[in-house]
Amino acid sequence: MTVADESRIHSASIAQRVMTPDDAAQFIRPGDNVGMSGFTGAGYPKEVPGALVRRVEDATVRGDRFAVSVWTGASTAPELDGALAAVDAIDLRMPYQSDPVSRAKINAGLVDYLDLHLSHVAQMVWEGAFGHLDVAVVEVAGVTADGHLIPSSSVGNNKTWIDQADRVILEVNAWQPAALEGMHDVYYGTALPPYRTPIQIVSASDRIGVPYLHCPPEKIVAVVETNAPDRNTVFKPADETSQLIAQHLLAFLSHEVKRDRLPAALLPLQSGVGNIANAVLRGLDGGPFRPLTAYTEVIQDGMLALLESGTMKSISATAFSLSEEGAADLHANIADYHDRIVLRPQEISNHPEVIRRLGCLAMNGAIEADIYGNINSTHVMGTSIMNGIGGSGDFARNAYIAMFLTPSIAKDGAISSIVPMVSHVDHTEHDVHVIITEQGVADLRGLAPRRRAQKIIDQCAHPDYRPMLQDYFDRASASTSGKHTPHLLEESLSWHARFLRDGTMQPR
Ligand code: 0RQ
Repeated sequence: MTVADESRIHSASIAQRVMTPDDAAQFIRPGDNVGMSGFTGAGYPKEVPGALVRRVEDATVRGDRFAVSVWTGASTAPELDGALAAVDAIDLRMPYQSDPVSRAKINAGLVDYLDLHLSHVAQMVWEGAFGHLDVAVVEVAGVTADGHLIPSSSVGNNKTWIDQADRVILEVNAWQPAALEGMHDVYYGTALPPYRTPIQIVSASDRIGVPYLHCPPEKIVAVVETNAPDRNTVFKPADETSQLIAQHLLAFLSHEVKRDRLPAALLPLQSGVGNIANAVLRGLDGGPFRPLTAYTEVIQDGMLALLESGTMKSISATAFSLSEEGAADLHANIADYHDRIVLRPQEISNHPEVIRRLGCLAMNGAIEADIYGNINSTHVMGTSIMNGIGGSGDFARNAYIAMFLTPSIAKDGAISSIVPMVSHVDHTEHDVHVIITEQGVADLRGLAPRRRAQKIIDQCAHPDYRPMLQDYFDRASASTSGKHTPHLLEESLSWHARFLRDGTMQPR
């Protein structure tokens, strides 16, 4: 069944619960744990967060403190994360965010931030690790006559929020295409140990669930109607650096195919968030590998373009993360895309068992990599968070080939992204197979630590920093008692402090 654009609530009993955002926000109380929908700027509630901000402001005028814990799928948008953080309405935030206001509050120590593997969140909530979920605020694209909820442009943790919360507030967003109906695959078979059974996905596009979210009607305390767009993700145009990274990636993949280590159509791709990932996907378009498939987390513009051109045949993900043009393309051509996209809950899109079985090729961004192959994806100068680990660990740890892509320098060359020792570790040397910068590719598989170091310095470091890194490595190799992973510990720490001291780089 496909509902008409003008009327998205086809259940009479649920339609009776329509109210204003301000009335709906009354169901959120100070101190509540609130599970909100939203993943990489897609499918987050557009109205209730603003109404909650107004409640908080009223409370502040009265001299009362009003703050909640905000749990989501991943990042949302300025009108949710940014607006709530600006009025200090967030006590604790998890599991991923990328909002500048929220980031500043976290880095100022004003908001507790739990930076979690995205596949872990649902099971940890079921386990009770974070306490009880009081309210769910979930955007849907519509409600069927029999009360089933049509998910929106992201699925994220919505199944878990609806299952676990005492009260559910729905936002029904008519901006979302009605034709999203049927694109989702919500799996209800997950359980906690010892009752777990295998996740029966053996090919990236397999469907194992149902296209709807289920919610006991008595839990739905409020319904808000809206017609508001998702956040626009703005991508920088592909520059020379990202084009070079894409070329190196293509050369590496071609080499693997030639050596019979990968099939000609590759294996299901996972691509992380950010400008580099988006540019790299564009680099695959029209290339020799086809038909590609993706078992990934987010669908950025570059991946949608692969589907449009026919280079890719199907995508499994949990959310879109599109620019304004990308969203317009999706809306205009959704009939063409409908059967080639599956959106799943994030505990399935990022499920280690499935990622390992399918043999995903994981491509994620990095803030910095060290000469032994450890990766920092989250921290600037060791202490300030950028975004969060997101799904990069779910994929890197379980991928067939775990690749990290980064420019060799940051901040116009003031900083080397290749360092002696990362200032924060997200992915250890054991989980990192290949590092690619615009300088080249370091395939670390089969290499002991010192050989990895030489390869990373030679292939990935920027020429301006290569002599410094070589000098560090040579002196460490000559003077440390342990020759397995030579380090000059004091010097490796002062590498980052140097940038802070001379003011070249301010922590965010
Ligand atoms: O900051 O915008 O202020 O200039 O980091 O850097 O080079 O534009 O790269 O957009 O691809 O993001 C790791 C952040 C890379 C991203 C990260 C600064 C740089 C710039 C962005 P400015 P680029 P990208 C599944 C996968 C973790 C989550 C993940 C990320 C900004 O990929 O968040 O992978 N990954 N999820 O200037 C200081 C350095 C720096 C640096 C870059 N060495 N020192 N600043 N920057 N390197 C999807 C999900 O999980 C949702």
